[in-house]
Amino acid sequence: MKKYMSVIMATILLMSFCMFFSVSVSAVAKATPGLGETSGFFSYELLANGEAQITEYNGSEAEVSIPSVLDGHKVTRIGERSFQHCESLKKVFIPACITQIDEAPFRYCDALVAITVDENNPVFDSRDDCQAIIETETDTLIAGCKTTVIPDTVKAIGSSAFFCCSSLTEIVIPKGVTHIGGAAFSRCIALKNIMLPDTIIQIGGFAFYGCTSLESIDIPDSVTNMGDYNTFYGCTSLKVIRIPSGVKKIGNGIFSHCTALTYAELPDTVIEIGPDAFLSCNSLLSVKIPKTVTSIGNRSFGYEQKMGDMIGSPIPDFTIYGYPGSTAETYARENEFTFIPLNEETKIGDADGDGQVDLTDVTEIQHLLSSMKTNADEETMMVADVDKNGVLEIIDATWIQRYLAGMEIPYTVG
Ligand SMILES: [Ca+2]
Ligand SMILES: [Ca+2]
Repeated sequence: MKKYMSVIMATILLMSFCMFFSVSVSAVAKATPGLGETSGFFSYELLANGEAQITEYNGSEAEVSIPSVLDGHKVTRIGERSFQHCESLKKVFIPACITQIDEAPFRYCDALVAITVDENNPVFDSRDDCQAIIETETDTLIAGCKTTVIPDTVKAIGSSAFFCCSSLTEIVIPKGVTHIGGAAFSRCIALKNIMLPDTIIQIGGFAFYGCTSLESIDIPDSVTNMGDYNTFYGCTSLKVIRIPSGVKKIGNGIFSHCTALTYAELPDTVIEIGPDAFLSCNSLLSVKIPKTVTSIGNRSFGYEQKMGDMIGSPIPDFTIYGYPGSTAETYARENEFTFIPLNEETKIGDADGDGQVDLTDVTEIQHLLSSMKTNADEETMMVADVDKNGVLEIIDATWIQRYLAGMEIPYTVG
């Protein structure tokens, strides 16, 4: 079963990336009229101008210094994925003559710890011993490895910069970085910790696709664009997500197959939610949809996609909290989900209904519990069942206490 899932996942990934890379692939095809040549451990193609592009490395050396010349041809370009799966590769040196490096040259090079660019290279550098390749003019980090320390002069993480860097466990993105490119950390299956600074504006599609070890990620309020497609698809350890205030569109499939996700907070700046946004988030049993939302795509919430099931099946007892007459209500009715109407005055945690969330609400819940009212009336449950598990328990009061103490909690209170 697991095997089939991974085959399906791989197929989806492959299909997605065929679309994703089609532009660069066709560009390569046009520029390489000759058939492949081989020189030592290197396969290369002759470009129209007589220069060589490395297409594959077939050796098993621990240290590789990329040659400046192959069979008399100046080497200027490193092709897409050319060193992939070089499991023995630890150190790589990029000479001054390399002026183009295509996407993900070192993917699945799990032993790679040192990347150095010749200091005379006019296009790329590896400043501050960062163990990565930076495009000098744009301050964009285009290829890293597990030991990369991103310099604080970097402005962007390029597309696929850490694509399939399966040994990367943690990384700090320094203040000053404004963009994380598409698929930048895609399939970093060991990535547990990542720090995003509050200078980031945009996160590209597929950026954290399949980061199966990522349990939490704080997306800063500076982010206004979280990508059009599958940004956090298949992050199967992610438990809680807060979408920052300022985001207007939640992209297609963005949290799809985040099977551990129990809570998602949507700010009241969101207008559009793409199809499959939370598809197969099997642990997410309810969601509060802000009234600003005017478009909700098919299967965005409350659907699970099982193997061989192209349409998806509704998640039993899925509940939508929303405002009467809103798009959320229409979506809930059309998909036959439970809809709990909110009103302007409703404050989650206000168990005694006096318009404030304070310690008397904690007392109220304790009182309800002591009188065995574990299933209070619907109106009380809506505000007092903080963790939305359908049962009033002491933990609901504890969440309110923690909220009042200023602690970060995974549920909406207030
Ligand atoms: Ca109250
Ligand atoms: Ca509860």
